[in-house]
Amino acid sequence: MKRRNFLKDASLLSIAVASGTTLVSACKTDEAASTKKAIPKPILPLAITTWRYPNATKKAWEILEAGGSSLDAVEQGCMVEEADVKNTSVGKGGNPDRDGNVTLDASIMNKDGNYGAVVYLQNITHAISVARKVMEDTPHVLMAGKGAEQFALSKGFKSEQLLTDSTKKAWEKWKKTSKYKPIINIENHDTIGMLAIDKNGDISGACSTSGLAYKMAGRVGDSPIIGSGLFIDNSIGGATATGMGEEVLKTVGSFLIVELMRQGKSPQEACKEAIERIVNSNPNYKHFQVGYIAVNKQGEVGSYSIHEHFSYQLYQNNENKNVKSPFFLKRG
Ligand code: SD4
Repeated sequence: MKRRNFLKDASLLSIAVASGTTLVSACKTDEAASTKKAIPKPILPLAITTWRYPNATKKAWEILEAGGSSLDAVEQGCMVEEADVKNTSVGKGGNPDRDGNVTLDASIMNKDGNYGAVVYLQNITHAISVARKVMEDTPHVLMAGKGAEQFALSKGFKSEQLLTDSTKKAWEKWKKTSKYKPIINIENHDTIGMLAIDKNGDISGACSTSGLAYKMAGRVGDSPIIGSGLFIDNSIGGATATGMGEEVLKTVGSFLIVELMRQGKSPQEACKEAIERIVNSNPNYKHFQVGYIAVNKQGEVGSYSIHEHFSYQLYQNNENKNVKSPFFLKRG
């Protein structure tokens, strides 16, 4: 430092000391005052899911309101849909692959950045709980197929037939033509991706699906893959995905959204940019749907999809509401 500047700084310091403060603490006070103004108090707790899942958010809300953890909230919220046989994209009653096998993918991530997941899990309804057990009770993060099923059975999960009469009938009908054209909207995209922030401000996420209806046997989507179907960074926020998993996987969508929020984007702006990333790199985007939801540490939420008809369910501020998501492709 030049002597002249040093002297200038030293004289400022002496003024600050004489006035009963220091420059450092004076700066800190200013900073605190402006930070206080800029960041509104988060409205917590909250639970948000992809699509219209009021029962799942209600379950999560009950846990959060009672002071429970965001991890319990997202697990038990997803379990509601896994048990609902009318939901043909998740758990029991999920649509099978081309060969008639129901195979489940699920992932869960907690406030400490821990993650657990299962892929190609058969005969177990609550894939999300198996994913949690992988996270908490094994040295691994991802288990597949028979090994995952055996692990679940060893943990006391019940073996069940996941194909119902009605999904079997629909599959048999489909087999007559065997036309595989992924339909873009809720007809076959109903994956539950869920994010929650508890009263402590801690964020967790979960994602559970039977994957695309009539997929090739062995196909795994984005939902159980860290950074694609789900990502949480408790210091920043979280994101989760639904829709054409292949596209989410190729762009590592949920991780991208969290990183964009880290750079200062709102959840809404980050979801939009992640959708644009897909659209810009795939001229075929008119033929498939992808939807994202995200939350940040301030309790702000956002969403974006390629096509219309994507919505999210949000329980916040004692209100459980379904919100239509903004979308990229205006049709006309
Ligand atoms: C997948 N993303 O397996 C899932 C499908 C989905 O609602 O979202 N279904 O590719």
